[in-house]
Amino acid sequence: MSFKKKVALVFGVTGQDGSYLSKLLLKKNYQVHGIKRRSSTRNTERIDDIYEDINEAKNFYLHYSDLSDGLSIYHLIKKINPDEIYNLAAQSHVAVSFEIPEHTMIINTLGTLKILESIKIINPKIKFYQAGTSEMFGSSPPPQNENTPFYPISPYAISKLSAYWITINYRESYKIFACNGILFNHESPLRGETFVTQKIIKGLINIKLGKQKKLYLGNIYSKRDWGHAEDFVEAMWKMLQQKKPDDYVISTGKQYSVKDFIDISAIKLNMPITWRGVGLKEKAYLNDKVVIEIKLKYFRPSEVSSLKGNYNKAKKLLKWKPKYDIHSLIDDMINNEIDNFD
Ligand code: NAP
Ligand code: F7E
Repeated sequence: MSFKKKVALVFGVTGQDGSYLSKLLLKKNYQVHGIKRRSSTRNTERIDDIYEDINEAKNFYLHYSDLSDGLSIYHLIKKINPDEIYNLAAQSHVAVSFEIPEHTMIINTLGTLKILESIKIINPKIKFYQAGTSEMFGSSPPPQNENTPFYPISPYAISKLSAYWITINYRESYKIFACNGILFNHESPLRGETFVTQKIIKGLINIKLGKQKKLYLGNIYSKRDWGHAEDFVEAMWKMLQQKKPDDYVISTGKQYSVKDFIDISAIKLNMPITWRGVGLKEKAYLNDKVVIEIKLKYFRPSEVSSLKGNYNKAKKLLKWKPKYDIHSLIDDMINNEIDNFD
């Protein structure tokens, strides 16, 4: 008996989640097509190792496109005619979305619409995953689950909430198998350097090794529910293997402040820091030297202060639960950073 290999198309393949998801799909024997955008510098570092494995490379193809380019999206979907599409591409930085709100909406909202409209015209049987976010809950207090009212408070969150509703609208109007993952923060050694966890890990290690004097941060009292990207991409795949399309919260159910994340990381790195001062004057000291300072420029015009997800629905229906906790996540990020240090 021969089985047809499943084909997946991943928008945002060069990002953190795109890399973990591609590896997962290749392990599951999919043929994976990824969309990368034109960049003046190399933007494939996170997926270069897939090419190094010749066996996997046979199942892995990259194509140029951009979420702003509706015609190229349409033609690629028509040419590849995948079984599943994962839309992980986005302007994904919340603070940056206040600086480039129009671009954020064009890419995150209209980009999603362009993919769904292409699916509708070309082949409504293609399954679709949309990368939704806990930022959509915004000011709604924790714990947040699928029934928590949304209250987005950044251009990023609003762009993603609009894409969330477009996804539901295409599911209900055209019977497309379209799912929203409502994913809480997830990190990994592949996390972008301007997100707070990676900034903290790299900053502390640089300070420990004498390559950097200080780390400058914004609001260290906001609280997040941090998981590992490797766990979270598995939930994306599981959503598209269900009998019916639906939306799911994916989280760890545990909450820590940014300051907790710093303290746990510092202990693991054997850096006994102490905190003194309040507000913008709060500083962390290591052996009486200031190593962390607070800078107004890293504060956002409005801040999501407290996120903690309830993933009971995913646990029950997807049989999903996280394998990593905050400690194994930080260990993975630290070990990887130290291994790669030159
Ligand atoms: P990421 O590392 O920032 O990756 C974003 C990806 O989108 C990159 O491949 C990027 O390409 C691509 N991209 C950006 N603009 C594009 C455009 N105009 N056209 C085509 N591709 C474009 O993000 P991530 O952490 O992997 O997150 C994946 C998705 O989940 C994003 O949609 C994000 O908003 C969402 N999300 C993330 C989290 C989280 O905690 N990580 C939580 C909830 C939801 P380049 O590599 O060229 O920049
Ligand atoms: O900030 C605070 C900042 O930028 C976390 C994205 O993947 O997850 C991510 O969005 C917290 C915030 O992630 C700095 O104010 C303090 O309270 O790492 P972040 P985020 O904004 O939560 C959601 C779920 C997504 O969907 C997004 O795509 O840390 N913070 N000082 C700082 N944040 C940054 N970036 N830099 C600082 O210096």
